[in-house]
Formats: sequence, C-alpha cells, structure tokens
Amino acid sequence: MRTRKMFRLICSLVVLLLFCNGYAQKAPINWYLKSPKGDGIYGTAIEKAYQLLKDRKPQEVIVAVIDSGVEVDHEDLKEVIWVNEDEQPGNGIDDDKNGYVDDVHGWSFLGGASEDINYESMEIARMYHAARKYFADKDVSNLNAEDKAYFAKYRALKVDFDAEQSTLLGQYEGISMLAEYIANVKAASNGEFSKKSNKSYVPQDEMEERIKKRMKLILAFMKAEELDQEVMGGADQIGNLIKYNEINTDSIRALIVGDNVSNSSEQYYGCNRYEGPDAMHGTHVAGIIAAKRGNGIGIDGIAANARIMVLRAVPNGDERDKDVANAIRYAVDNGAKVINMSFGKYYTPDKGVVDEAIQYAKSKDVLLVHAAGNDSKNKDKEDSYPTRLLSDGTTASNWIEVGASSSSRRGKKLLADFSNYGSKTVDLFAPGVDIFSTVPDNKYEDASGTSMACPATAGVCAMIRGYFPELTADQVREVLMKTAVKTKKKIIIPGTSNQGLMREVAISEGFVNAHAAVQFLLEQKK
Ligand SMILES: [Ca+2]
Ligand SMILES: [Ca+2]
Ligand SMILES: [Ca+2]
Repeated sequence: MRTRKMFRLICSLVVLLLFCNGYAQKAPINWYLKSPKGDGIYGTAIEKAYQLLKDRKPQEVIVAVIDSGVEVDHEDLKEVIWVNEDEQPGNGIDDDKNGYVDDVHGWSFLGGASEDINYESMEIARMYHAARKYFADKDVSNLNAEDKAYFAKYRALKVDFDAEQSTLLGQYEGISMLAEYIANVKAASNGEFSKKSNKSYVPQDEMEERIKKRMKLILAFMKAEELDQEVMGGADQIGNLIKYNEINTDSIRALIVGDNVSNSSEQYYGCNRYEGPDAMHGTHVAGIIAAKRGNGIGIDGIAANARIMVLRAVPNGDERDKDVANAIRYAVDNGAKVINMSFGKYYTPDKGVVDEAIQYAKSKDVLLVHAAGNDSKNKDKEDSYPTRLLSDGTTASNWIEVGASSSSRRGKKLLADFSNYGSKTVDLFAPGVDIFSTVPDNKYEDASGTSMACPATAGVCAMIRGYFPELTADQVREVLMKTAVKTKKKIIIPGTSNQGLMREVAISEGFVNAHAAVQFLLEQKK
C-alpha cells in the first residue's frame, strides 16, 4: 500500500489541515501498554499481563522485522537486537554457512557491494513498464493468443498506472501547498515557524487563511519543528515516488544490488548493512516490539524476551516479491518464531514465490503478523499482498492480519479512520494511532499506521511464545482471536461516517489483549 510509510500520516494531515474542524486529544505516552480494564484505554494490556507472569521466566524469542532497516545501535534497542552467534563478524567469510556473509544481526536484500536502494517505484509501475517494453517493437494488430491476453492486461495496467500517478500528483500538490505556506510563514518571521509566527502571519489568500486556522489546531498538540519535518519529508517522499514511477527501476536495481531482477528464485544477494539509508519505519516498528524495558531511557517495548532480527526488504516505494520471499526464508532458517510484516501493496507479479515462503514458514511453525494497510478499505472486497490467501486456494493458518485502533475513550473513535478492515480478512485491531517509539539517531517519535498496530500484536505474540513455548504458531493465533476484547459500542467504519459494529470489521470482533490471553492460558494449565 503506497501509504505504508509516512504518507498516511501526511495525507491525514493534509485532510486535517484543509477539511477538519477539530482533532482528538493527544494520547498519553505508552498508551499501547495500557488496558481497557482499569485504564479505560484499548491498549494491549501487556503491563497487566506481566503482573500475572511475574514468577515465571520466559524463553527468548527471535522476532524478524522485515522492513526498511533498523538502527541496531540505537540506545534503547542495541541490547535487544538478535546476534547470530555462529557468524564471526567482519571476516568476509560465511562462518555459519547459511549463504550470507557476516550476517550478524540479519540481512539486507536491498544493497550491493557499496550502495543501497532507497527509493523504488510502485509495483504497478514496474508491471506497466515491463509490459510497455514487451510490446514496444511488436505489431499489436497481429498478436498470438497469449500475447493478446497480455496486451489486454497491459491496457488495464496503463489505466491503473495513470490513475495512480494522478492520485499521487494530487497528494503532492496538497502537501506542496503546506510546504509553501510554511515557507511563507518562515519568510515573514526571520526563518521561524512556530505557534507564534503562525499566529502573526498575514495570509495572502483564502486558502492560506484556511491553512493558517488548521495549522493553529495542529500546533496545539504537535511541535512546529515536527510538523515542518513531516511536511517536508512527505513532499520529498511523494515527489520521489512520482519520479521513480516514471522510469523502469529494474536497471537501477540491477546496478545497485547486482542480482538478476527477473530471476525470482535467486536467494543469495544483498549485504549486511542493516540500517540502510532510511531506517525510520523499521526502527519505530522494532521499538514497539522490544525497546528495552525498565532501563530508564526511551520507552518500554512490549516483549522483554524478544530479540530483533533485522531484514531489510522494504524501500521507499513498493517492496519486491523476491525480497519478501527471501526475507521470510532467512527468518525461518535462522531461528525466528515470529515475523513482523508492516508492508503491503496492491499488485504482485510473483505471488508464487511469496506463497511458497509463507508455506515454508508454516511448515516450520513460524507465525506471520501482517499490517492490514492504511487506505480505509474493506479488504473483503479488494485483494492486497502479501496475503494468507494462497494461489492453491488454501489459507495460511499461521497468519494474523491486524487493523489499527486508537486511544480514544469514545467508542465511535476507537478505530483509526485510515485503517483497512474486513469481517472475513482482518483478524483483530491493535494500537496504531500516535504510538511513541524509537527512531534513528537515538531519538523517539510518534507515528500512526497499521504498521504500528502490527508490531504491537507481534510483540504480544513474542511474549506468549516466550512464556508458553509449547504452543504452535496456529495456537497462538487462536488464543489471541478467542481472547480479543470485544465491545458492544458502535464504532465508525473507517473511511466512512457510518456507524457499525466490530463484527463488521474484524473476524475476532475485537482488540488484541495480552492480559486476557495470558489469563486464559494460565487457566488452561491448571
Ligand atoms: Ca552467514
Ligand atoms: Ca563471518
Ligand atoms: Ca527503554
């Protein structure tokens, strides 16, 4: 989903700035650790779960984070990063003979000898360019049956591709407007953008007048510097995506990574630079799962027993099927019991290789936790990838699909407006709005997305697999589904103004709850 990264946040900011008349109160820090019972907030109830477990000792559980990369030496993460003990670092030798040289904390499938992939195009763009290239020198009035079918697909791809680019351009215009406004405020106040300079700024037209009012609302709870950074970062990201979509990125990929782009079964390529050029997303995800608890710095992650294995496979743009499949296989082969997958897209040219990797994970009892996506869509009606719905018609049972919820004490606002949902396709909801976690350069920031709800759930899974190692991946999912906390309150169906019930948006009809899960499991043991 193109909105995987900060887009959603940015786009909701754009919407907020231009169209909304108010905003919810800022969530308390670490609300995702809190509990509906007692705290009145739909967090994961992990603190309450630990109270039940205080006399027990968990096993260590490796959680693979397939993402944009992680700052492995972050002050609040360095002690919880997985170390491949069988690999001698920095000697240029694959000591443990797993096919990857000097892979001490994981692997990057997005780098070559010295360079890393940062930006990529969307999958729709890659498929469109491949088809365009294929038909460039063909007489399309005289095609064989197979080519005719592909040509029809090419035309459909072109329609979707053009629509996608025009949506992105619209977003780009929206965010550029904000960037321009901020620049104008700065120009009028000696380079300063703040509550004060926004207040004293004289709008140049009606649009600026509107933006100014919304800025005032947002600056009531967000630091001006953060807002400025987010607008600039968002403009940069969307601008680059538009640019990369226009070209065939296969050649850039081949040049930087050096793999054979068209060979999707190739496994051994990449590098051991775990952080990559933009580790913001992956570092935030890793912190939610496992930031060092109780060390007096930063935040408390969810699973004290988790070790983070870093797998870099998600660029700024859509991830490639091949890298996703290889990252899953690496995780399975090197001891991960839980895999966090906060990414997705709406097109997949090589679904087969990903499906095989999912089945491989299933065969080795590894649990896959996946973000539902941030497009306010009903997933029952539209496919996205990766998915547990496999090409052979079966469903992978070792998979949890997660939507995002908020800290709102009001039932109607419990679901994130941006979250995808589905009564048949999304398992449960978990904290994904205003989540404060680790980001690069030893910093901490708020972020929102199903990308945050996914690690909140993966963290709970890692905790359970640590304290109840006898459970299989499927059983961990079953317990979370059974013990998900329900509400009879009406909720707003994301992306609409319609009220509905939880059974319309999630299979479990509820929210992940570590305390209820642990309570249930301890009862079973008696
Ligand atoms: Ca190795
Ligand atoms: Ca080595
Ligand atoms: Ca900490």
